[in-house]
Amino acid sequence: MVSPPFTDFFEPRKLFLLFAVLLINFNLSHGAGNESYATAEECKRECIPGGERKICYYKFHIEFYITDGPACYYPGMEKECAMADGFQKTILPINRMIPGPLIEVCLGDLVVVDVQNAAPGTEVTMHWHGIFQNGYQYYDGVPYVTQCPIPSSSTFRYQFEVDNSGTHFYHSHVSTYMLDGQTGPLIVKNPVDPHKQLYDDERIVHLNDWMHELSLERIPGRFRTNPLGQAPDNILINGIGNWTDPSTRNTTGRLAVIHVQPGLRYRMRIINAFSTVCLAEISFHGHRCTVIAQDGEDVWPKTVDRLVTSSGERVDCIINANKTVDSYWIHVRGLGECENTAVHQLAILQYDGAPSIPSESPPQYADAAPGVIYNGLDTSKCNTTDDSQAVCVNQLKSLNANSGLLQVYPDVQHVLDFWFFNYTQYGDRLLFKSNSDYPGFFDANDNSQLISMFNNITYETPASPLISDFRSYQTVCKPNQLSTCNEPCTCTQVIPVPYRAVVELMIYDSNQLEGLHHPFHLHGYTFQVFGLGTLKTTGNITEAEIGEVLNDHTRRLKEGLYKNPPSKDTVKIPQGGFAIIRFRADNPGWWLIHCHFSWHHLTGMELVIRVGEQYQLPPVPMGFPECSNWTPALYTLSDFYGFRFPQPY
Ligand SMILES: *[C@@H]1O[C@H](CO)[C@@H](O)[C@H](O)[C@H]1NC(C)=O
Ligand SMILES: *[C@@H]1O[C@H](CO)[C@@H](O)[C@H](O)[C@H]1NC(C)=O
Ligand SMILES: *[C@@H]1O[C@H](CO)[C@@H](O)[C@H](O)[C@H]1NC(C)=O
Ligand SMILES: *[C@@H]1O[C@H](CO)[C@@H](O)[C@H](O)[C@H]1NC(C)=O
Ligand SMILES: *[C@@H]1O[C@H](CO)[C@@H](O)[C@H](O)[C@H]1NC(C)=O
Ligand SMILES: *[C@@H]1O[C@H](CO)[C@@H](O)[C@H](O)[C@H]1NC(C)=O
Ligand SMILES: *[C@@H]1O[C@H](CO)[C@@H](O)[C@H](O)[C@H]1NC(C)=O
Ligand SMILES: *[C@@H]1O[C@H](CO)[C@@H](O)[C@H](O)[C@H]1NC(C)=O
Ligand SMILES: [Cu+2]
Repeated sequence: MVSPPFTDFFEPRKLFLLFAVLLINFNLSHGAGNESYATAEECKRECIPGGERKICYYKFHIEFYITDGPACYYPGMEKECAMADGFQKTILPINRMIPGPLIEVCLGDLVVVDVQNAAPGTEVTMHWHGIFQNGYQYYDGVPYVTQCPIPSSSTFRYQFEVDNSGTHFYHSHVSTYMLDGQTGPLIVKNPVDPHKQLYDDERIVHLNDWMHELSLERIPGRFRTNPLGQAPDNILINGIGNWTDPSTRNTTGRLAVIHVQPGLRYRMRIINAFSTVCLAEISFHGHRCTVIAQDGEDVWPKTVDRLVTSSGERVDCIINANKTVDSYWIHVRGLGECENTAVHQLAILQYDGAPSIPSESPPQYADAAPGVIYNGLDTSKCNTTDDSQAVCVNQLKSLNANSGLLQVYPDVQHVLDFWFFNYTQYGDRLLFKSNSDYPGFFDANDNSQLISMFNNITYETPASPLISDFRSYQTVCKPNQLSTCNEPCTCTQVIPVPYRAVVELMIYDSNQLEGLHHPFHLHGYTFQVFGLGTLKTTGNITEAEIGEVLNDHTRRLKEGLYKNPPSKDTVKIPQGGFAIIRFRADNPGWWLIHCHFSWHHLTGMELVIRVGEQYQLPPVPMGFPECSNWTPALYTLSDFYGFRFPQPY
């Protein structure tokens, strides 16, 4: 499936390139002092065309910490107080903050982040969700794909230029640490923002789901004492929220306040940093919101009343603070599995000069805002031009006329289904057999033990990074793997794609479980979303049905019915449905594509798209950390060395 490791490196013209890049590496690490680094505050500036490019430096310190901890009670230490919702729990945050520190830079800046792991017993990597990393392929932050995880007590320096603007974010790609605080906003501003005249200022709305215990407690899940599986206990808005203890009725925490000046228009940068399968629906009471970008990619404006996002999605919309001077509720409702527990959270949109509490009484969970919904769960009209009540992500039009992907037949096409391999159906004899190889699993909320399948394979994590260490190729799937392997088929799935090919993926849900709308995220790219819809709602999906959908797609291409399909990097596949996406493979590298729900991708709902060849990548950075198995031949001391240590006199 993959070409032989790295032999192509040693062609003379590539050696020259290697030499050039080594020189650059040398200069970076031995540069004259560090006065050229800019701080977070210096980098958060107005971006002007032709403005100076900055090197923006951040230090991320990761440690075990606690919400509502001592810093919350020492006067003047508020900065180090992580309150969350006031429920005391252990967290694993960055710089003791929830969410992590803001990275806000201008297009073209170089971002340098030293991630220092000071949390014993853990490892970490940081993924810069939405950043292409073209030319910086080693800094994508995927463990065992683009780097070794950062062990505790060591520091790893990420450095990459940001070449695509928009509302992005960062999060750990190891374990479920994102759910314990390892996430924060990453905003890249465009000096020539085409929507600039539509707004006066901007605000970040970072949403994350929240558990009242370390998320590790839910791996694999305690099916007898926590029948809810991985459902979150709460939602945080910009890191805070309130919470009422159901037994004592005591309320803790406080609500986030977003201040606005009457008469100004605000670009709301909404980031869904959820880890669980719940979706977030947000509404700004009394205000409509005009969508101008999805996952950082500009679209023609479209005004809606409430917006749904799934893990990994971002949406930018503009509200006009032209209503009666007052405070207004911001209501975030958990959808999908969160409907069972009615998890929701409030924040306050406070006009300057208004009282801090809205005059409207606080909405309850069931009080969904009426009106037009964006990216909702009903996708029955996504294949039509009717967006009067529900706006699907594929119905928005890209602002950048990009007709480069409209050829009728793509260069490469893959139809990829995803589903759960259900051990419970086998009376668990595959899971708990003696002499077993201990397959992983997670406990779903119906007490079944599952792992995740993507293209009929559950992803096996190699012991070394695919990008930098050919020892990782050992676990990569063989070309005939599917026909020969035992269920569930387990290997490191890598799909090779030629450089610059037009790639079409049809991703579909062949499991159709109630309330699950899996968001698929592609690293290194944005893709255009062509089709979105549902297949049969019951029964097995047949090849004929997939064929029908693809034929209809081909017909639309032939008839020229697609007009500027919008770009995204994360797309929510409707329950029992599909998405058809396309991208031009112009960024060589090893790019993960995966369901963004943590428990799904960690149990195998992911694979790697390998674009191009190794020689098209920058060489492995000097001193890049390595990791691998170490299982040497057996020996006795005397066999191995020929004599004993220490040697007798
Ligand atoms: C910059 O220099 C100062 C003082 O020499 C040092 O403490 C700091 O760690 C340096 N920062 C970086 C990013 O190298
Ligand atoms: C949070 O505060 C709002 C407004 O005071 C209140 O209506 C709501 O019940 C509180 N929520 C929780 C979970 O305590
Ligand atoms: C509820 O809160 C009050 C006031 O903060 C406190 O005195 C009381 O102990 C709390 N009750 C419980 C059961 O925690
Ligand atoms: C407030 O702003 C909205 C959106 O821009 C606009 O449609 C509406 O007419 C404005 N209302 C007033 C009272 O100016
Ligand atoms: C949209 O898809 C549905 C099936 O989900 C199909 O019945 C309908 O004809 C399609 N509409 C258009 C306009 O293609
Ligand atoms: C797994 O199989 C068991 C037994 O057939 C069933 O009860 C359960 O609902 C299934 N779970 C899923 C998620 O399909
Ligand atoms: C995937 O696996 C299922 C069940 O093991 C099988 O029915 C199906 O034919 C497989 N699909 C492909 C494309 O191999
Ligand atoms: C779906 O396919 C599975 C085998 O892959 C079979 O056991 C099951 O009966 C089928 N379900 C329906 C509704 O056809
Ligand atoms: Cu999933």
